[in-house]
Amino acid sequence: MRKHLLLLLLLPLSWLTSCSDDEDELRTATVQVTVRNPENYRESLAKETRVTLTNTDNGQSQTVNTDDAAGLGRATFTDVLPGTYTVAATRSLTEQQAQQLTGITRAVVLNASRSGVSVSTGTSPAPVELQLVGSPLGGLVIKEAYYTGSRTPTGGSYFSDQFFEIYNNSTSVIYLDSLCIADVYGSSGQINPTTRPTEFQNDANHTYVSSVWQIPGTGRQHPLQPGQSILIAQDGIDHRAVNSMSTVDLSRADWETYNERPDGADVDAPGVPNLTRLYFTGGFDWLTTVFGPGIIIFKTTNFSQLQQVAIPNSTQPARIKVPNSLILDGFEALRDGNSSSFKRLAPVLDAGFVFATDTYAGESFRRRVETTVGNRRVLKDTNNSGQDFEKLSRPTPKGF
Ligand SMILES: [Ca+2]
Ligand SMILES: [Ca+2]
Repeated sequence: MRKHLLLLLLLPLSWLTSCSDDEDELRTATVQVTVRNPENYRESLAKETRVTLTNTDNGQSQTVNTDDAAGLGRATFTDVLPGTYTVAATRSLTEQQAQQLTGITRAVVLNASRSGVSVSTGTSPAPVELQLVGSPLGGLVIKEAYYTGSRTPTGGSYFSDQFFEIYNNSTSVIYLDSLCIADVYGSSGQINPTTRPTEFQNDANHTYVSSVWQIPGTGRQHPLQPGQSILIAQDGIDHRAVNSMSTVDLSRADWETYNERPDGADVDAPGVPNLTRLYFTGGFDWLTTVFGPGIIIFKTTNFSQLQQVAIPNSTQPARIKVPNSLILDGFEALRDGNSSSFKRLAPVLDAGFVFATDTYAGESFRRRVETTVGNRRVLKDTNNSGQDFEKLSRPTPKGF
């Protein structure tokens, strides 16, 4: 026995090594991949995702889907030869699948990849974790529009408490730098016998706006997280202290429209930053019509390139012609239910409209909640203010 063992120990080292090499070439490994959905999706693990493992030395690849025997969101590659690999994952979501996962009804393709995954002889590497990314679903929307103003205890009218709230209705961070808000030119209805709908109603490709305000910034200074909003106040103060019948506190607004004038008619609330006034068609402040305004939000870093267009047969200031392709969202309110012929926004932007009970009614319009994904509310956005907004008896600035 001892003799045999001795013989074995005396075998040349080179023979042992070469034998071991021959065996290693046949020894394969298992590569496990876990694929996750983008952040803010309803489910973390990505189902039904094609995962491809490609050997970067010889280009050979194999593909498996997640949800195999290893479990949800997991793909397992067996019999993987030693080498260097790239792992790639792709998942196509139909409109219905995207709606279920994000609340936004839009088809999207998600991708992820990792290169330089090293597989050694017979040793399974650490599981590969991939997180899919895709174009953001959803965008900025007007969440609440409070334009009616309120009554005063003596029956007067108060309109300085107007505000607009803008909401990130998407799955990703959106930067608000250079975002503009503007009121659309045109009457809200038959205010007096000679009132006519806007002269620009037949231009289906542009929207003509009066005053334009912009969030300053160089591109990435004002992030807005998914499910969060900003409040734009006509005046960033607690209006309850000025008019006891107003319920609106805008002292914590994110921005206000400060209209600097020599007579100081507008007050600059020190605690609330001012929007940049890009264009202004007159008045003490940015008063949007209490009969019902059209409001748009759009982005431009080149405002001076937008055309200024004279109003036909009018001495009023020119209006700004905004290509509809720039517009991110629109809201339209008219004087009453019979005012549809006065619509200012093209049907492609907004197919409907809302209307309040009366001017100074203290009523507000808030976008309806379509669904909830995790803690994030997804607001209804069918490009129809009449369907997407509900009338509230009192405003709810940053109510959620
Ligand atoms: Ca103001
Ligand atoms: Ca201010």
